[in-house]
Amino acid sequence: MKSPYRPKVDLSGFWKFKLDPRDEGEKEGWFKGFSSNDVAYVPSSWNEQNPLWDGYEGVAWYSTRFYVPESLEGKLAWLIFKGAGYYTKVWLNGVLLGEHEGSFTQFKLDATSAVRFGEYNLLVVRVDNRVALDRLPPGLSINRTAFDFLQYGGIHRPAYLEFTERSYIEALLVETDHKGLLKAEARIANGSGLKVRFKLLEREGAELLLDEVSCNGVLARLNRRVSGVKPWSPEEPNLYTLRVELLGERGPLDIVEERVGFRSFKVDKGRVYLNEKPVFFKGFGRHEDFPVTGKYVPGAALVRDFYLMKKLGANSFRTSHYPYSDEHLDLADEMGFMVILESTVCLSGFTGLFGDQAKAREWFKDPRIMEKAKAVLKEMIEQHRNRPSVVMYSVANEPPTDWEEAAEFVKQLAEYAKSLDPTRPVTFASHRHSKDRALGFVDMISLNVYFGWYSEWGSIEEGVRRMLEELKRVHEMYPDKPVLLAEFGADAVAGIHWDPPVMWSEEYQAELLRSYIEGVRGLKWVAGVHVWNFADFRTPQSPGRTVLNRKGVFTRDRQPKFAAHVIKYLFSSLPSWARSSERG
Ligand code: GCB
Repeated sequence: MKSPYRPKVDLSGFWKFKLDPRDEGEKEGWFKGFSSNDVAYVPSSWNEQNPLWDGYEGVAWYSTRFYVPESLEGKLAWLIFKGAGYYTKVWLNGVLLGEHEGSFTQFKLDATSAVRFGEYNLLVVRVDNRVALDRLPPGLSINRTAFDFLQYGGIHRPAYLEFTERSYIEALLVETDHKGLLKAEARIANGSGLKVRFKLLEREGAELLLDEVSCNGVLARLNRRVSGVKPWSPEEPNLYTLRVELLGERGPLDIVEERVGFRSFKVDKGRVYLNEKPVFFKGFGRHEDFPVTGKYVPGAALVRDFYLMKKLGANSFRTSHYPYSDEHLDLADEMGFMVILESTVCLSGFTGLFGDQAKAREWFKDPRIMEKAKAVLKEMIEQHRNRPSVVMYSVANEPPTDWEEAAEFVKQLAEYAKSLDPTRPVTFASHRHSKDRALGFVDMISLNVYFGWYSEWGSIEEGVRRMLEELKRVHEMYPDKPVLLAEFGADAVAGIHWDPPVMWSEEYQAELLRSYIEGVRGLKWVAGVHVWNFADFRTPQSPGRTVLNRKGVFTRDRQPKFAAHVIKYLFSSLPSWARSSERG
């Protein structure tokens, strides 16, 4: 939900910055203001802005001053962080406004009583990026994590102040189908007796629908079938704007907008359907990772990424392993990508963090962990559920679901996702394959497979044989569920060439990807192929990584490796819309 109408104060820029390795700032009252000659840019992670901060794990403080015009006095003031963390605490003019856990979902704090109108205001933010077993995703320290990406720290995404009247639109929920169904529900704060106007606009602004309803105190609803709208699909990502106006006696009190795409999506009898046609996912697992800006991928870089994905013939990606930024997902809506939206329960190396495996099993039974996993899932779904691009939710990546405790955990998360949004199918990415006890709880099976890389070293042929064997085993166990190859790949350091293809060379990566894709071509229960990864990205330091995970088909600065050309050829030879005559 966006509101071009509401007055805003953008907080992007150079903030004062200070590391607090002994975590003494709060006791010493830094929230009232602190002195430092260091600066950090917001939005961005702090890590690569100064080599001294690169691997820093701990607490850091940010502060900035901003001016709020007197003309805004009397309005409610909201402070919005699109993503900061891992753990963020915020003070305005010395008053604690609130705190938030998790880097990848937005949070909104009521700043009304702390803000000073017609004056400068001091905003102080404490960010703690420590890795811990009770944080999501979990780990022991920055280089001992269950997850294979760097734990950046900072105010990674934009922050701003926004002002509303006392009566305002709190939330907007939209549901569509490809035949023009438009259901909307606006939640209004202090709305009794007010009227709400819904308008559907074409891209160029022409009005297609106008409806005025009374708010029942809290909610205002629209339920219509709009004729003549064009469906949303990767080939034709037709978008419309739903504008919602809260009407006062002397004009609008609030206006919000949502971009709407008319589309249907379902998983049924072993197939995935977009707008009632069986669809085949071609794409990538991605990351939000970019030189210098860290977890913030600047708009221009995102645009390049999307054109590169289009050029290669991709139609989809997974937000491995956390919900991505609004800009990222706005582009997916706009440019026509089907998105599997993944939450932050990334547990790839989880069991390795524990000497005592009984302790690892207990983790899944800890109600505080479940509470956190549900909280982030809820925030993710609430923030992105109106997007046409988001077709499915992934509740976890690589949980040890050969364990009953972990399977039960995933089951509960899958059920919770469905209870929040019954319109979207649910999956999770499994590395336990045929030993996985949770595959039956989700609509589509997603498998991460690295035969020929983490096992069968140096033998692509043997790797592909094992991959197909395992895939078929899973299919026989769950013949009614489609299977996505959610991750497969090999590291290649750009510039290493070798004949014959050997590990780490560009040739080995390209040949492994080719052999996997050729291997599953035409298996009609295979719902798609997502190459791991779109681009190289930073990881914890370990003997298995050369600063970056090199499984990108693009380098970290988005130049192609040999594999990119091969993928372009392969994706163009695969159908986007599956045919029914394929082998079974
Ligand atoms: C996986 C993980 C992913 C890693 C990848 C790898 O299975 O899901 O986060 O980066 O393998 O390259 O090892």
